[in-house]
Amino acid sequence: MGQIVKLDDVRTASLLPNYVAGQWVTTAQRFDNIDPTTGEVIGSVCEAGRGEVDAAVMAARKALSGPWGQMKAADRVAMLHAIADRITARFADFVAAEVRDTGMPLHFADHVNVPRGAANFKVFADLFANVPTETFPMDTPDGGTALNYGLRVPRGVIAVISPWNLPLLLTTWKLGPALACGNTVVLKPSEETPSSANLLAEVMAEVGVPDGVFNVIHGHGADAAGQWLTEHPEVDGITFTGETSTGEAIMRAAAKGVRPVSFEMGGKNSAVVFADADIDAAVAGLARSCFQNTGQVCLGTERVYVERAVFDEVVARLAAVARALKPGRPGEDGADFGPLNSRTHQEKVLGYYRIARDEGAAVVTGGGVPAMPDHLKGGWWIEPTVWTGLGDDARVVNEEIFGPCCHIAPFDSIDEVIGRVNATRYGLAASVWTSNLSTAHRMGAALEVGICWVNSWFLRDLRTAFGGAKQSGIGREGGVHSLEFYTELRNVCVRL
Ligand code: NAD
Ligand code: 6OD
Repeated sequence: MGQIVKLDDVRTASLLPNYVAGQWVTTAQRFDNIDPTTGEVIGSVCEAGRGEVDAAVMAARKALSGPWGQMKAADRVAMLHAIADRITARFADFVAAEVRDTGMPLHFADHVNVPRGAANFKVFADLFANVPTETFPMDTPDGGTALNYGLRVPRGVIAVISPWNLPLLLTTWKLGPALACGNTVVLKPSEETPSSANLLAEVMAEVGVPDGVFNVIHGHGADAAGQWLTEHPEVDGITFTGETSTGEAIMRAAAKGVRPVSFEMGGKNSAVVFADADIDAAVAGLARSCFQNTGQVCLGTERVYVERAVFDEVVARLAAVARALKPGRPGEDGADFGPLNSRTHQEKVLGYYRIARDEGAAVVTGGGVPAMPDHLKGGWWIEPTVWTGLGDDARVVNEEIFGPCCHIAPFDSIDEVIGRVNATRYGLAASVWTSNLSTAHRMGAALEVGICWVNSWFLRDLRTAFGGAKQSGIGREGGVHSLEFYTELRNVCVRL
């Protein structure tokens, strides 16, 4: 294991240690934390080796039977509320960390990402405290009676592996229910956005979460901390958010020991605009779903289908919104959007911008890198981009890009558009814009997705099922559905 340090001793050096069994642990192997708005190194992160991964998992295993395992349900609920309250009390720290690591706009961190960090603990604490269990009275063959009842027990040690696009929201979306059900956790945040995980560890310590209940190991994925965590035999379940190809690798690791997985993965989401829609609302909704967080939202739209009668109008209006969006550092000069998260990701998105041109797309707006002032020239900036003119077999219409871009195509009938939306290996989300109730319900029933929004996008009620169809996910989390993964349901049969 690495060296145990005091947090104050490493904070001044902008060094992020691991958090194992309630202690801060540095390692000799380090990687850079980079500000995506400038490309400058803003800190250093201690990469966990096999030793730290093993220590974190074993600490989590041990904590299952310690004070955490004995804690009364009401006390655990109170502790989750205390975590949420402490996140709210340290709101500014979390916003600063998220904005620094991701470059996301301040209003997005302020209004979506960080508030959800607190809500994800509160909502699941309250929800699970009030879930009834199934009971089945039965007659026995010998003329007696028996009572069956379901008992939910924690699954055990949960590995949480999260991506970089909404670090706090997506991490706590798993942590809240995992802890509310009485599990212990080893978190491997994305190597691109490590800071808020350490703030969460600070919060856990501040509110008295017992040592070992929550652990953070930093590092990369393949052949590194992520893979070693998923392969560890003492991990009882793996919940992962990220790319579908990574999910395939994690599933192979989980097969050994037959460990359950819960996956939220990639998408190639469609929006469908019918001619009877409120076009002002549709364009505003499309602009959010295509460009918010610089297109780095898994639920974001990259394929837009517009009924032919309003096609030209929607293309022109969405392109005008895209052109008016101002890039900039979070909170600076009314910036509307930030950079992409990394140089690698910028190269990937620009690669797709080239492919679109090679495939013959009409570039209605964007397609390159915006001119930036000198102090931001080193960042991973990208222009919001709208294409038209491609067939549904084009690569940019089929492959997840995860950038601020969309292809818009006309359609002529509801049956046609249903077929086109469904012709993808992904099935995360869709949004439908219409004023016709029958059309809305028909689309909701026909689209092969985990979430279908009508006249809205990214409107979330945490009591609802969330997840992806097809290759966008395995399982559902949210509301009582989270109980399926975070608990084992034991049937107790009592002969009366
Ligand atoms: P990614 O799959 O590259 O990485 C996600 C996490 O997995 C990181 O922490 C990474 O270190 C880890 N990892 C990588 N390889 C691993 C391995 N072999 N074993 C164990 N861990 C490994 O994804 P990303 O680039 O961070 O995030 C973007 C992707 O996430 C997009 O595809 C996006 O659609 C998806 N996403 C999906 C949802 C959803 O709810 N469906 C939400 C957010 C992001
Ligand atoms: O809202 C959520 O709970 C959620 N998991 C959102 C995912 C966003 C993807 O980038």
